[in-house]
Amino acid sequence: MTNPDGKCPYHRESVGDGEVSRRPMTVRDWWPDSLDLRILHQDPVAARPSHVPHPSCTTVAAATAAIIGPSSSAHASYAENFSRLDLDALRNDIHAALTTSHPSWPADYGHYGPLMIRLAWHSAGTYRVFDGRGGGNSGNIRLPPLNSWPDNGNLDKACRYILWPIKRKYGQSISWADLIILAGNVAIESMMGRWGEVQPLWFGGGRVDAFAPEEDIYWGHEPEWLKDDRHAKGKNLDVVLEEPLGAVQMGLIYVNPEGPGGNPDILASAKDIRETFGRMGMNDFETVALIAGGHTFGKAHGAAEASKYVGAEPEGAPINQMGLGWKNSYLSGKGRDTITSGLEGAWTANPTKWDSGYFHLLFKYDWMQSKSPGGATQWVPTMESINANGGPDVVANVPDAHEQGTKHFPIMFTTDLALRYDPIYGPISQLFHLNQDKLTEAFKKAWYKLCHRDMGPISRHLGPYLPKEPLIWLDPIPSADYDIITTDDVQHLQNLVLDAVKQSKVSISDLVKAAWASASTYRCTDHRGGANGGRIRLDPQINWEVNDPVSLANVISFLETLKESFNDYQNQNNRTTRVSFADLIILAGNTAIEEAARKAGHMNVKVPFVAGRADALQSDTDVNSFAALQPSMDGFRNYEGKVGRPEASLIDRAHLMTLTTPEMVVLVGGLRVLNANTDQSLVGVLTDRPGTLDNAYFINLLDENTTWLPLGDGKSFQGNRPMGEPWTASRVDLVLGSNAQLRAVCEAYACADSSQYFLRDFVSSWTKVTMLDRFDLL
Ligand code: HEB
Repeated sequence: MTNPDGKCPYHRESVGDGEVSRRPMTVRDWWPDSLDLRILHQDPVAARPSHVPHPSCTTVAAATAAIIGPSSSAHASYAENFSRLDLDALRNDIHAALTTSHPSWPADYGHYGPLMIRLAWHSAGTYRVFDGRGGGNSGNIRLPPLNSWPDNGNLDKACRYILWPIKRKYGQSISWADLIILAGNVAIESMMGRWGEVQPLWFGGGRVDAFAPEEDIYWGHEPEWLKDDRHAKGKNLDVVLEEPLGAVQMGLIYVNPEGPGGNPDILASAKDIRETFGRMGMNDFETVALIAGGHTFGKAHGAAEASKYVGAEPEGAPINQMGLGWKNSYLSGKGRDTITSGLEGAWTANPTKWDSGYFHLLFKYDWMQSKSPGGATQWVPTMESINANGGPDVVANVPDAHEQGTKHFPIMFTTDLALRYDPIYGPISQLFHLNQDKLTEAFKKAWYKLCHRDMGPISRHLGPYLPKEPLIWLDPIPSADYDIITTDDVQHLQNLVLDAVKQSKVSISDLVKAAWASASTYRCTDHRGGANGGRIRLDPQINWEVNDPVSLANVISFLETLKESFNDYQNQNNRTTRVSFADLIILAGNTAIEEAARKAGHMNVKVPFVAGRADALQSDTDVNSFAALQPSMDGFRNYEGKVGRPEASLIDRAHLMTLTTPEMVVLVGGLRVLNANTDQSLVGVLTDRPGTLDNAYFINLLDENTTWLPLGDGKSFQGNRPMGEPWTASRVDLVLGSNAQLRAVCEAYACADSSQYFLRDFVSSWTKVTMLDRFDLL
């Protein structure tokens, strides 16, 4: 693999053009372990021109703003821009660009399709299920570190020479992120048949570009590209890949094509593929279809040794290269002299045509190890195979990408052979080999999933080319076949909930906890989770430890009964409105909060509520796929399911819910006094009046007369105070008082003039969380 200079990407002294950079020491350099809050304030609106859509304008923040106050941003809405786009004109323009060779980067076989598929796949393929991060939904492949990952070699040319002229023409009506995926689709369509006759593949637009590198994604700890820390070369193949990582080496999308750590062990390579593709949510069937389908097209580039000829990646390259990297000094440096991965050759005899060539050749020949001119290990047909199949002149039937008449032997990577020799992949490959239509069908579906896995539910996908059939990995929610409850219904239901609280059928704290449990699974990284669908009452969420299954079951049965009796009553009285469970659990949480505010003397607090959520069924829910959303820690509920840094996990969860620092802080303070901890524990409940919604938590946390000492369990602390019983608190609680930036926010909520602002901010932050997944309102 290309690792041009083998240099550590950090601690770089030269800025590429000879000058020496003197980077000032930052707070982070002095105290690398202090809590990093930057992920909560990334990609500021201020970083882009105001006519360029910002993600917040295309998310529910915009809808929420309509309810809880006007949006502060004048940024355009991407959905609006996209709706004005002539998508078919754009598709035609992309097709023309793909088939017109540009002298600065001549097209292999006269067609950029394969390069464009690789760009789309590398853009989407960083997605991982654990935290929903990565993927192509922000166009982050234009920004560091991804723009400079060794595995993304020469994709800068694909963006610059082929796509930039199109982006320039269409401006803000198509984001880079959408354009990259669409170009991948057009590439496939154009090689599947005559242009204009092939049915467009499924495509959903709606990706909004990032304008600053993403700070929240953990790509690994290694300070060097392609290090073997995750899979020690040849030795320790059973090393378990650290969560949440999706690749076996820093700087790779998934796996090393030459085999684990460069070791050409076919079965070990299959194991790596299964692990990493599994982390993208792909099963064996989808994995085989994707790899085989992908390598039906194009070729690998390794005309000569990368270490001798290839210059720095884009981020490290001299300024006059204008953001292009990997400058190749081997002969012409392009076309047939291109060096990308260092492997060289094509898999099929028709690399710009969708056909059965890949499996045909994979199964036809026996393969032996060989070296590319670039020095990488790859596989070619054995002498016996060549002789048995008509000799070198017949077997060498792969056209040269640039020289008419020149022919080559086909090649395979170690990872391609895994599809034949792995005991599970093998039979799937055979099936596809014998039935090209099955491969076509499976490839199209898996490709759509690959490119849209991080887009969230279908209601977020824009444009005319959406799938009509429900796909379970999109977490479908059936649309309501009844009228949504009115304001009067809401009031009536709230009264019924209050009566139950007063009769002690359910507690304020349990209602708050249940609503929080239902809404707070949302993650902005792939737009999954959230209250809509009412999946809190389904497997697996209903059993998650963090949700306190026993008290949750009590709330669920209360709300189910309420829902049924309300809906029956409506039915009997010929009324058309019905309440969904998903709406009711939020409404009940809101009611509990209003009651807790009344206890604090704020008699007229209204927590904004917008009805319209619907209930999904268990059969709409992929239990395995939802398991990835289970919190292993949750600082908002002082839940520590596993060892680690709970305070870092608090920040992480806050980011997944798009919370700002003050929103996160005010929610912790409010949830503590509402007694919303998992297990009903009193850790961090720093109030003498639990269940009363006031700023007591902040006042008590910052009390200068309290002395905090660690308790023996290694995770909690005792706060001794001059009067009253000692408090207990967690690391999450204490970090709010010890971290200077967080303390500053807590102070603002602990002051004598802050009680109404505390309440206002708590209510708006709570509302934001309950509305995060209301794409139906956009
Ligand atoms: Fe691939 C190419 C690896 C999967 C699609 N790949 C390629 C190469 C390599 C690879 C190394 C070469 C580069 C250069 O240029 O040099 N892959 C790989 C691996 C894997 C894969 C390791 C896992 C196993 N692919 C894949 C997928 C897809 C693809 C899944 C889609 C779907 N690729 C591709 C294409 C190409 C490639 C299309 C071609 C490109 C051109 O031609 O440029």
